[in-house]
Amino acid sequence: MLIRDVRIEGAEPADIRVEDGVFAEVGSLEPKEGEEIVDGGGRLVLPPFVEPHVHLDTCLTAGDPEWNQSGTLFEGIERWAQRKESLSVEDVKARAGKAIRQQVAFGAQAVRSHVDVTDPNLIALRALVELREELADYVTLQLVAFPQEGIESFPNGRALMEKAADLGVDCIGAIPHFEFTREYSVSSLDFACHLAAERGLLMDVHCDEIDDPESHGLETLAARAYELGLGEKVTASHTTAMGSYNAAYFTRLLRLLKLAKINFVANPLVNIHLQGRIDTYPKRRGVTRVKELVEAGLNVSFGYDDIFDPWNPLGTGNQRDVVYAGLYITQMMGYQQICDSYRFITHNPARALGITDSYGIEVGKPANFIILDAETWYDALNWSAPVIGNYRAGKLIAATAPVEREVFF
Ligand code: 17E
Ligand code: FE2
Repeated sequence: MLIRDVRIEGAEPADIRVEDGVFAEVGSLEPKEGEEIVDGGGRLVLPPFVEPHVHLDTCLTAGDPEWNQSGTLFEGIERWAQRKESLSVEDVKARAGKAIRQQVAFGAQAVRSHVDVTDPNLIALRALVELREELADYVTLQLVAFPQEGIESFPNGRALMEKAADLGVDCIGAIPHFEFTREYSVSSLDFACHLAAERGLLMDVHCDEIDDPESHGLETLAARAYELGLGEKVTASHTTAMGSYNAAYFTRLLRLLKLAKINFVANPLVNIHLQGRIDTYPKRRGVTRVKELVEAGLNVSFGYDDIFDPWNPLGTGNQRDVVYAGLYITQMMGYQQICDSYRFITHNPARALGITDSYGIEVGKPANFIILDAETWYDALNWSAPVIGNYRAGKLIAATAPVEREVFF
């Protein structure tokens, strides 16, 4: 197959040849006899989007059985605990399957989903393990053992984490800011880090998702990651307390973060909604220090977090929306920052997920790519250009027609 006249990550127009599901050649190419040709029309081609942080077990449950009226993280956890009682494998698979198909239609091919394992029967995890296998030809799904109600503060919390590891999760999670005490938050992280190290798993921790400047899970996570040599296998998600740390503490912390080389995922769209809820005025923004982390050379991605669930009453899974909102929220609106922002949902999360060996538009790698209906990322982002083709191993797995607007004056 020859994809003609496309701008790869915004470069000058070129052609791409795909053979046997792999990128065979990139350059100015002539069609071979009988070769299938796709006319790119000068459009932008990117490696597929990578969703680094979503909760697929909870998706599409907003208002069921009750709405989150306060808009806080903590009420969301209560509403979810109600819905959790009626989970079945079929229910989780139907909702998650629908959400994944939406994500793929919007350009994703890899998704990391947190899965609540504070359930004695681990129903959601069993469902998502099945779905990961069933959809493997279309999407790379990573699952995180996420202890929504705590490891030390939930009955049999440690045993449930171990059971989740036995069932085949890709990552170990934790939730230090939700544990009953500071001591529990430290010991839960010790436990999680050692479990990940023993089982050879990645880590992704809901870390300091609170406006409390005294929430210091991140320093423990980063120190253990450094000491155990887990570094790039570890992701700290949310870290919104960092938005409330004082400058002296942040400066000290940053030294450790750079040594540890852990990854960060900000969820600006959902955290601007959930955080700052207990403040009057002045009101904090409840977002981690994306600009400063990026400037320090750390790997930062943007996640969608929630698709229509107790923590987000809206949501489609379209990652473009998180970048668009995230640039405003983090005040990263410089020209070059906007041009580079596709990296928050492509190369950066590919690194966090540890999938870079098979990721990117390079000869010899799997022919996974998306075509957007715009010439540049700047325009694609601004106009919410659809992903007109999502190709995996050279096969079209989702398509959206270009939008045509008419004005009659
Ligand atoms: N659970 C949690 O602890 N934090 C979140 N942001 C979501 C679920 C969505
Ligand atoms: Fe989350």
